[in-house]
Amino acid sequence: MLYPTLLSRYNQSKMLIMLIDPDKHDDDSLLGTLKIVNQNPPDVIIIGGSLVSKSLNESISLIKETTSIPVFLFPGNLLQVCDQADGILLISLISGRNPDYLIGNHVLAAPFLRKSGMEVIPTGYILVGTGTKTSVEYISNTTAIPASKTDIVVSTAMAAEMLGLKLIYLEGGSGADSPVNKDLITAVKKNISIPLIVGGGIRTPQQATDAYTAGADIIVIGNVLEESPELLKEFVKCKNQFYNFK
Ligand code: 1GP
Repeated sequence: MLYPTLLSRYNQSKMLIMLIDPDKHDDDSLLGTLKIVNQNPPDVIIIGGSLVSKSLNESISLIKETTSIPVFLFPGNLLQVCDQADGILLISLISGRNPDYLIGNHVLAAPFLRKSGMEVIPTGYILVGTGTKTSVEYISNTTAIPASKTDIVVSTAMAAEMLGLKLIYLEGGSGADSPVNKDLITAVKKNISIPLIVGGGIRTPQQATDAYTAGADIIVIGNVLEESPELLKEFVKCKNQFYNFK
């Protein structure tokens, strides 16, 4: 089970999640990436995207045959829910007010998830506006919370914890022009006691270090590792700076 591990580690060590969008890979490029992954393992691989045209099961099988890293679904929609993964970040898009992304899709997925036996981690997903409108905003028909509205972002994270969600995912959007700002990360971290994930627009080890230092327990890197998988080594090194930091 992943969540108990996250809980036991998150106040002592930082963690790194690699996001794989199956549409960005053919089998050869995925295998090439996984070779690098095995040399520089992230803690978790999540798989998904706003629009995915392939069956996720094939990519997940390949990942699981090649590595022993836990693979979790990070589904952009119901078409990305399958049963080959170790678990799912069951995302509730709490920055938005679209009932389908708050509860509707979850109702549809629940019987399948129960039957699959996969680990389900209820995750409060807060989309923060960092500039350009993101794919998630458009596809989910929701509006991101402006990055300047710290009080709204913090209250949203607090409400998520009070409702029993187990992780907060502060998201700038895949390929965001800039990552979620440090002050906002610190403000959220101070007001919750569940693990905080930060992702979107983190492209350099310095940006990763800044996010960790500001209070992110876990960071997610997607785009830049698709372009340059060899950078994984740098991000793992950066995470390891925080080993036993308390
Ligand atoms: C997207 O937070 C993730 O949901 C990763 O973002 O692709 O910009 O790294 P990037």
